[in-house]
Amino acid sequence: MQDVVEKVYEQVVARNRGEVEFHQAVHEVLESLGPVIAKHPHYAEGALLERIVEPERQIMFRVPWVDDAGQVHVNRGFRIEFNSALGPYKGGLRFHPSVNAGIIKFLGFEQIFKNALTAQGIGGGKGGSDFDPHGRSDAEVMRFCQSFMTELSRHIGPSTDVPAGDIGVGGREVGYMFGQYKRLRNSYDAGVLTGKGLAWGGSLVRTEATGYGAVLFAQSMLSTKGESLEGKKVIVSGAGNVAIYAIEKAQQLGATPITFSDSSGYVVDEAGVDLELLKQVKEVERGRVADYVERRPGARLVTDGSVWDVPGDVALPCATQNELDGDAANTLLRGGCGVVSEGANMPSTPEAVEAFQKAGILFGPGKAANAGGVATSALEMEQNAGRTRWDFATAEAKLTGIMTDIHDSCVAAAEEYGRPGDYVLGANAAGFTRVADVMIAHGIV
Ligand code: NDP
Ligand code: 2IT
Repeated sequence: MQDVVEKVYEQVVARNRGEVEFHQAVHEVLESLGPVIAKHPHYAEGALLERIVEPERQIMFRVPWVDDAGQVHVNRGFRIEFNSALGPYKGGLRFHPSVNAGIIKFLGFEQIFKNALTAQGIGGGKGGSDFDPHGRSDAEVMRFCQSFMTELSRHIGPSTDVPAGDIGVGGREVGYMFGQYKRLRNSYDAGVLTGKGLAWGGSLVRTEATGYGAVLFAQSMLSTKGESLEGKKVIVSGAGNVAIYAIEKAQQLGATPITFSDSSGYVVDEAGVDLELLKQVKEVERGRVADYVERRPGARLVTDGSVWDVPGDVALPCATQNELDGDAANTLLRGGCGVVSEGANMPSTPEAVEAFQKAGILFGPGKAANAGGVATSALEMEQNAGRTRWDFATAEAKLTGIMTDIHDSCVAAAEEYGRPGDYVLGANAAGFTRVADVMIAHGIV
């Protein structure tokens, strides 16, 4: 790392003690900026780097709620409004017991550069809570969402900050939160949240967008080598929103996804995943991956080891941060994997990224590869603002165009800074320069 960025990194570590995921995300971006600052030293002036690593605003609040048995629980809510140079803060809400300030900060920081790559005029933010929706009734989830939104509603708005889903937050939760926002404000601000239901301001393709986008990104990377996904065996982790629609698009493009996972284990289905059954188990029944295996002859559930032990041509990590470490990366490489496209945020550890890059395979980092979700959120905001609704084909064509543009921007930036084919450098450099140019134009704010 260059001296000038090293100093900024050390300040981040000192100021945000113990927030290891945030340190990791900042380190990865700053490391990429060496060649950018060497070529354009003005990006290190005016404390620009110091400003970009410090959130504009950090909100933390109490979320009390009552369970079905009448017991009172207290969770912690977060919204990190990281950077508004390019537009209103934009980014999802995560409900998972592991959520803490460092995790939300890492996600908010990534979101700045991801959103810049989409070129849709959106700033970066993230939020959530350490609430665990697993095993909670609809009524409990509703009461939690209402309490969470009672505080969050003071801070958001269609031109201010526009949350959406992430782990543990999907259409059901967005619905409960939108209902409470509307009631508190007495205002039908459709554009205050994205990922809404289709009958009340949601966009077609938003549900599919992140998974579809990650597969389209893999396809674009393969096309630089004159190859495609056709006939490739795909290893997918996760069994939520991103994983399900990554599997769907991979199948549409002629590939064969053979795995998925949740926190209870992973499933190998050598015949190819039965997508309708997976959707029934996960989206309709909110069940576990074991429920799939019970109804699918030939599929097996593995509860020890890792999904990355399964050999395949393409890996799509779609579960959570740091789910793929250096050992897993080397196992994947030995199994013949030549493409990794990150559907999740920061799923590969630094050791895994290093192994992939050393091996020279196609590696698409999350902030580029999974940007289709937030990009389609911006399309939802555009439709809300125009009080209009596009059909599926129109929205999907726009998503496809945006993913191609993101891919091409990464390729161009990697070439410009002397590391052709390095999508990590490409994504960080292209995202950073777009935000940095506008921060400079806006003065010291
Ligand atoms: P979901 O809640 O729909 O699904 C998450 C899946 O990952 C579940 O199968 C879950 O299993 C599994 N998972 C979560 N945490 C762990 C863990 N610690 N160990 C093992 N498995 C785990 O979330 P999404 O699909 O929306 O999100 C997945 C990833 O994609 C996240 O990194 C998210 O930040 C990222 N992302 C999401 C976008 C979106 O539009 N939704 C956009 C861009 C990125 P279990 O149910 O057992 O916990
Ligand atoms: O990580 C992400 O990009 C998301 N969870 C989606 C954010 C959004 O605002 O759609």
